[in-house]
Amino acid sequence: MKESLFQPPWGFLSLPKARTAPDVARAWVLPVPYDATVCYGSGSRYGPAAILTASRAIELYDYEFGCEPGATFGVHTLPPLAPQRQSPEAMVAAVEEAVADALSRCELLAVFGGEHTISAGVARGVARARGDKDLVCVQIDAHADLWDNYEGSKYSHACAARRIVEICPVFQIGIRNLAAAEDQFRRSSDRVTIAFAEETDWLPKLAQFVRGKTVFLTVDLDGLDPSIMPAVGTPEPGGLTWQQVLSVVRAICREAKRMPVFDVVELSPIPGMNGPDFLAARLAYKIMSLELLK
Ligand SMILES: [Mn+2]
Repeated sequence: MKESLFQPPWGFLSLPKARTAPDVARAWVLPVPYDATVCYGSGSRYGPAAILTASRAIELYDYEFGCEPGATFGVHTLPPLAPQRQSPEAMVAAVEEAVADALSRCELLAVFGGEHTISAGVARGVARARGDKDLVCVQIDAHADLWDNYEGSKYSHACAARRIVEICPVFQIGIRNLAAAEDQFRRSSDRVTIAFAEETDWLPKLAQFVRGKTVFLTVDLDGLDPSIMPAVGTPEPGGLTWQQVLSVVRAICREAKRMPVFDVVELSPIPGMNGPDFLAARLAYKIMSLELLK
C-alpha cells in the first residue's frame, strides 16, 4: 500500500519512518508505564503515553538551532517496558537491563516514567553500560527521595535518590520537602549536594559538579512549580520555573563530557488538561536537542 496515505509510526515527535529506524536514530525513547509504590496521587503509569501523544503536536523547528533538530538526529521509540508486578525491585532490575541494552545501541536514551522508583534502574543501567568511574547524577525534584527504606521497601519512590547515591554522587535541585532522617543523611554523606528551591546561587556549583563528567539527568516533574506542572502525584508549592530547568540542562550540556541518558518521571496526566503533558514533551525534546546538537 502507498506509504504516504498513512501517518508516521506512533512514536516521539511523530517523525517520518526514515528518521525512526533504530540503526539511524541517535536518540532512543524507552517508555516505562509503572506506578506501584506511590502514596498520594497515582496515575504516572499513564505518563509515557501522554508525553508521546503530546510530542506529536510539537513544532519540530527550533529557532535556537535554526533547524529541525529532531529530523536531524532522529528518534527511535521502543515499545513500553512491561511492568514487573511481583515487586518494585524486579521492576528496577528490568529497567536496568533495558537501559544497559539500549545504551549499547544508541547515543542518547530518554526514559519516560512512570514513578521515580525506576530511576534507580536507569542509574544502574548506565553504570553497567558506560561505567561508574566518572558518573554523576543531577536530580530535579521537590523531594530529596533519600529514605533508605519507605513503608517496608528499599525500592519505594521515596528511596529513589538513596539508591542512586549507592551508584554515584547526586546533585539535587528544587528540593523543598524532606524528612528529618533524609536531612540527617545528606549532612553525613559527601555524595549528596542539595540546592533548595529558594536558593539562587547554585548554577556555578552545578557547573563544577558536572564538569568533564558523564551525567545522568533525572527530572521528577514535581521539581517544577505546580502552577506550570500540576499533573504530578505530590505537588509542592514554590518550585522551579521552566527557564530554571532549562538552565540546568544548558549547564550540563555545556560542561559535562556527555549525557548518555536522562529520564522524565512522575507525570500523572489530568484528563482534559494538555499543558503539563506538552511541557514534559517539550522538555524532553529540548534536552535531546541541546545534548545532540552541541
Ligand atoms: Mn518528587
